[in-house]
Amino acid sequence: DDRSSSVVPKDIVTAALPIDESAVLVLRNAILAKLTYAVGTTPAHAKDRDWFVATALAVRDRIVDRWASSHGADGQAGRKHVYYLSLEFLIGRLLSDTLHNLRLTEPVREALAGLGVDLDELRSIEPDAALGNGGLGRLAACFMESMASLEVPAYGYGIRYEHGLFRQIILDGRQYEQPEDWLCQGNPWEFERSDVIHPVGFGGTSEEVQAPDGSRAFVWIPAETVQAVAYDTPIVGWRGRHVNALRLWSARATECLLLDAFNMGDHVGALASRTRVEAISRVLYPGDTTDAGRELRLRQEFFFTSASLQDLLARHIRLHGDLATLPDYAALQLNDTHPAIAVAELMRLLIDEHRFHWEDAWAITTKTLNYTNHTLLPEALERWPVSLLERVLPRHLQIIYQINWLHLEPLTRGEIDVDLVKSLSVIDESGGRYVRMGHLAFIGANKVNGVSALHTQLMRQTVFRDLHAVYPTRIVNKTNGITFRRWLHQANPRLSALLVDELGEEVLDQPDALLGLEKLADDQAFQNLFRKQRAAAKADLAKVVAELLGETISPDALFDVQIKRIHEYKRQLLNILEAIALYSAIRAEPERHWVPRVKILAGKAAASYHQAKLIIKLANDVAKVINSDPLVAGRLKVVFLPNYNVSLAEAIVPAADLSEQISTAGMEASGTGNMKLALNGALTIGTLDGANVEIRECVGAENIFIFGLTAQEVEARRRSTAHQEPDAWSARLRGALELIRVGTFSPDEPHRFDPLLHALAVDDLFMVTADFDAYWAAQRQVDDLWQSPSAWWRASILNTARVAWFSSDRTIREYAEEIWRVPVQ
Ligand code: 4GP
Repeated sequence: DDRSSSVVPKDIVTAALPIDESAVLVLRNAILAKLTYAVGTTPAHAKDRDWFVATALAVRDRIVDRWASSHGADGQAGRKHVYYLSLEFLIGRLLSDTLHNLRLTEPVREALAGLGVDLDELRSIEPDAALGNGGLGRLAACFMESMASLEVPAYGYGIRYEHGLFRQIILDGRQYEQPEDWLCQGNPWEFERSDVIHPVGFGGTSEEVQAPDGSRAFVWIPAETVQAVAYDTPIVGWRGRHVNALRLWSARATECLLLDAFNMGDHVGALASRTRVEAISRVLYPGDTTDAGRELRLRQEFFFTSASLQDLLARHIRLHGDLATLPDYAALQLNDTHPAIAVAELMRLLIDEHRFHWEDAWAITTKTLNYTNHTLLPEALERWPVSLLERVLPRHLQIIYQINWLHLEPLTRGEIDVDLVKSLSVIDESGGRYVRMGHLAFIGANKVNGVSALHTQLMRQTVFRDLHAVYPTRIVNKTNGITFRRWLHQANPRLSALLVDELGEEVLDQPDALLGLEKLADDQAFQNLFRKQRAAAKADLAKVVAELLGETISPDALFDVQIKRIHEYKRQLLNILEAIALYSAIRAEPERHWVPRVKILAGKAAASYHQAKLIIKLANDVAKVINSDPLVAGRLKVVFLPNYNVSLAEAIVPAADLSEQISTAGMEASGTGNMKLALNGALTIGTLDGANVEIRECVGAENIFIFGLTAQEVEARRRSTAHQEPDAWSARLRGALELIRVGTFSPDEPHRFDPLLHALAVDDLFMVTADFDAYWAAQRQVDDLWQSPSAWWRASILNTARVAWFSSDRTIREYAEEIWRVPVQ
């Protein structure tokens, strides 16, 4: 039960117009009608879940009216569409979002109150749609909201996973994964489109045939065909002006049952092939440590890519007749390489099914597709074994070879630089043969973008260096953004109400209006109001912590927050080491004045990522020791909140004083949590990595705590063998590591954390030890500033005032203008 993770403040009425009583009555009747006729129960018998469904359905009706007009007779159907292909959409709960954007929060609250139902209770009933892992998936969700708000006609295309990201259970400090079951009680937001079905093939052979005009042609004869069934979720933009669809595909077997086998008594076998086929949309990220797991993942990628392409081509043909004009009416964005097979599939559809010549098909493809890269981590750059592609997608492999040949051929005329050809080739032959999906996406795209200035620069210098030299204008930067509707106005209604009071309603529509806060940064009265809203959010979070962990934390302490996936490069370990060092320092001088601090961590580790899971265990073990030591009570606490998800983030972000963005420089592509926290007034402690660099430019170097090695310095250190030797470690760092080593936090198993210590001592790839002292020093600057409240709150207010640029509306405007070439409102 995730209820506790959404504490919605009850003491505020969000900035709203006076409530129209007749509208409330209409809503109340609509909810009652849904409860009676759609849910099939009565107010006397209805459970919270029934009320939630009835409310969602009543609200959905109001979206549908607008949906029809967004895509109906007003000529939008003929406009250029954006298609956002993403294996992940981390949308979270939709009720609050939808009510907020329709400006219906207060009317619905009142309508329900008249029925004896509390809206805030209902909000926490909704399961969190976790169809994604982290940043990339949440970015897709923010983009969907911004595209709807800016009235860009768009479809999001993905997979309707039955089980989203696992639920994280922490038992004895360790992470366990439980299946997530968001659909088990139905989903009131979606529409099943049983008339929108596309066949997706797998396996079989590619056969050469004679085309009617006598030319050679290929046809793919798949061994197996799966049906992709569409489910649409309407995504409503700000003030309900425009609605787009998130179209998610579900896999369905063509044959539901082998009736003969069933009648012969083989009840399981009769369903086996169906189970295999439908596994495609069963789980987000099936474990990929086995061959079967990897193949399933490839099947997922091709499944949703092919269905989406068939869908949008059919729409184009219906509206415009000829596919030759596709680039004029469609812009596709490939969110990372997961849909990169689109390059080959679009070519196949154009050539094999619609009989285009190669050159024309290639022109259409490369004008329509665009690709976003989200990470430079080598292990995250997808490569598929040629042998696997040959078996699963034989025709596509042929097309990929042809694309590669045509790409390399002009580059290999004259003197051949073998290393250069190897680096440019789509096929990686350095030990086994693999298809590099990043290269395929790059070659097939009109524009390729990174997600922050630094990341884009590093893309040009590292993973795509040689391709960039051949196509020097292809890589562009589009620094990420977040939707302020969700991450400020809806998640933090107190701050939103304060901003509306001070700056007017304009701040709801125009992020730039936040700049108006600058002049209030030193205003004592405003600082007090700003401080008060934070204090209330912290008190709310303290309740969540008490419910989840039974731990009491004081809202007077500095809330120091690190919330994100657990990964060595994100360096939660650095944060924990600092906690240990601080713990030692307090114990050594308990009488000194210490700034009271609560370190709050949350995040999931990939199920097979052992080091990351060990970091979770360490965080919990350290928390146990620190939180039960009376000598540090009231000064330091550490809490690890389980099952981090969008809803929990919405509870934590408004309550954060300090935002930990401490990745090894050069490794975090952008970060978006950094933007959410700064927008809500948390000060950042961070490295010059990802979008932190641009956040510093916006908020001013004096309002952010930057420390540590730069990306260039990290690179130089990695190249030189002269790594920082353990004898060069400071006494403080050695002390902290020693406490771990002797089992202070794991008396039952002193060697538990040896793998972590070993990694630090051997090569410290993530520069934890190299950055430790600088991090410690930066944390002491944080303490100093905290002790001058008016200077702290000034900096905090200036953070909120100056981060308007990180609105995803700005990001989407940039994509629309420079990549998609579609008009925006
Ligand atoms: C993430 C990046 O790690 C993060 O820096 C970035 O802000 C986010 O994408 C959105 O661009 N990458 C992933 C991933 O989530 O799965 O590669």
